[in-house]
Amino acid sequence: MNDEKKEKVISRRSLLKKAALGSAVIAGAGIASLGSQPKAEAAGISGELAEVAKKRHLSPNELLSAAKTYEPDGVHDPYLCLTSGGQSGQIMVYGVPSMRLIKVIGVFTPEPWQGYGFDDSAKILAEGNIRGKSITYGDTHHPGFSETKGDYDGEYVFINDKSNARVAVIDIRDFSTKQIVTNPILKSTHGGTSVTPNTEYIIVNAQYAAPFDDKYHDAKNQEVYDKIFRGAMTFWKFDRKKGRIDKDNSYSVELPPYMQDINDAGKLVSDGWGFCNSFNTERYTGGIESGNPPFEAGCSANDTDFMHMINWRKGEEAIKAGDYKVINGHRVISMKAAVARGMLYLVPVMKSPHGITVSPDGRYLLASGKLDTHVSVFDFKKIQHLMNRKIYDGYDPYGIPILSMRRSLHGLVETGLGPLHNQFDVAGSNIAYNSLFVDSAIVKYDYMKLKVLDKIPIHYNVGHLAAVHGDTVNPRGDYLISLNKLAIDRFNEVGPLHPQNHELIDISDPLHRKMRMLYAMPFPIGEPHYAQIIDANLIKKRAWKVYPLGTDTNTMTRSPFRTLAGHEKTVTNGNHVEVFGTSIRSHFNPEHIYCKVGDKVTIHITNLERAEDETHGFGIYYYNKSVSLEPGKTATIEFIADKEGVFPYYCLEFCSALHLEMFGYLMVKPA
Ligand code: CUK
Ligand code: CUA
Repeated sequence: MNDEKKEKVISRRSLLKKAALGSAVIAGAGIASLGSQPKAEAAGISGELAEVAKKRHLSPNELLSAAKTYEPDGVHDPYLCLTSGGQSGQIMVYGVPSMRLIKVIGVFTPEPWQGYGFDDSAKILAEGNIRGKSITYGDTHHPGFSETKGDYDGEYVFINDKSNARVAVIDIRDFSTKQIVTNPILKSTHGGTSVTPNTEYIIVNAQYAAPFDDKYHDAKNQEVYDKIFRGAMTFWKFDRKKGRIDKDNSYSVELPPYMQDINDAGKLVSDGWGFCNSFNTERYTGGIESGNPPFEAGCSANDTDFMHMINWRKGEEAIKAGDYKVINGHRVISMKAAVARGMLYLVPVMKSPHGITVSPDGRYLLASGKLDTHVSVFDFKKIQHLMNRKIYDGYDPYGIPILSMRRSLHGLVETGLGPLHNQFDVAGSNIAYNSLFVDSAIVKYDYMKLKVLDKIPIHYNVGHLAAVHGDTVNPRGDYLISLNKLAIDRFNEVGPLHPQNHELIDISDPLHRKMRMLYAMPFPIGEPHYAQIIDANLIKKRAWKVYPLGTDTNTMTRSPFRTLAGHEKTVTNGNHVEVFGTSIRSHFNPEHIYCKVGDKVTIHITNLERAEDETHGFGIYYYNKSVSLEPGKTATIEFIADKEGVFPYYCLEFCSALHLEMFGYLMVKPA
């Protein structure tokens, strides 16, 4: 940490102490109406509770926070937070307000506990191969629940991999990954996944402009950059019946090489539109290594960058009319065609913006300028007026009409230093929350009256925020989570790599006055970017307790290899040994498998258990295969028996008193 940063942290700490003291006083008053004595006894707490509070130095305020977050054993949380796992390539699921971690979902990265990538689910990961190369990490940024009428329906979750321009589909029935698609034209996708109001499309867009082809081009040559490098917004068509992205009915809209960033889908009055910000309208090509200013300087020279507005319904019309090119087998609407069809517009946004967030009624578009101190509140009605009357301020170098920023704005709210992301409080309240990266704070503001209402410090340097259904037509209020980038001193020392810090904030004050910090949760598996918080009842309705007997969990249909008790068998066909096996407390059947060196071995196992949570696992020496056998699941592993020897296999979950006895032997004879 440099001195400046250290100083900031220290002053923040003392500021926070003051703030905590202040709110302790208020909370103490709240508990026992005793005003300025934040002592447990003074707050009307007695007996063992007072003793514990004293011994552990807990103020009444802290006791109240504990009471507001504690869920007794067996009590479920009312909300679930699904957060990106950043560079871990996974998604994490935890309960709100208890912040209890419930599941890690393997998405772009193998996850051995779930057998993800170690059994036949490996073929899902293989869908994410790029140019034939297996890629087993991802940088997950923005999870997006499937939506019906603009609100989460709890059926699917989508998430992007920024590094490798991929999108994954997760089925909420079993919280596991079912599909990975690679972007045929982009080399990184950031914005998104945002989901259109009825999950017609999953929207992602380019981050770093690159050539659509896979050829060599010089990124430093301005002429080449302007002509060959491109961004795009991709509309992945979702087939809800199949629960899969329909690649053949998806398309992209070509965009200038401006580094499109975060997107959001329009809703209600802005339904049919996709919005994203961008941050290199300068088209700066860098070159610090040869004495040029670095990208960071060149990309932030202009006072404004562009919000992009793209109409996907008109995009559908263009596709229907055949007004597209096919690039790498993917349909791409050119900028020229998009402009001619009135489906692509730009409007300037204050310096180096990050993110566009559409208000619950779909009318207001919030954008924060990272290097500005404001949130710009755009009025889509004003924007539409300008579009419909073709009132333009001019055109960008690629011929895209630019609308007047002044005439598109409802107004600006000065929130603080380094504003990033926005979330919404209950619909109709006109209240939004803005994260301040540089200030390390969250601001609550009225985006209609353009007025700041409250500010709370966080630890430290917040990125995204997540409120309950906070980006839908019907936000629920109650809680806000601050996804902080740095934890610094908040948790026990574990070496130089610190966890991230998710802080839970109470926004349930019925008078909508004060935010209140409740809880800090270390997040030790990657840098989460976005998260969504969903009403747990929606999940409860969807999530399966056990699989129907013999389910292939990759397809969620009955497996052709489903094996019932008494029907276990091993079939040898030339060099192929195929086992149709079962597992049930506390044995596998078969317990002995014979083959010879060079044979292909296929083992299908059906877990016959019907009791909830009676999961077995299958692990075997040397072959790098692992299976999770949830009740009813049929899984398959396959390998070439390339070494002679004896290879014990055993159950990976302590499933009964005789779990250790649940094992068998693969015996590989010499050829
Ligand atoms: S980004 Cu990381 S804090 Cu990928 Cu949504 Cu803004
Ligand atoms: Cu089955 Cu342990």
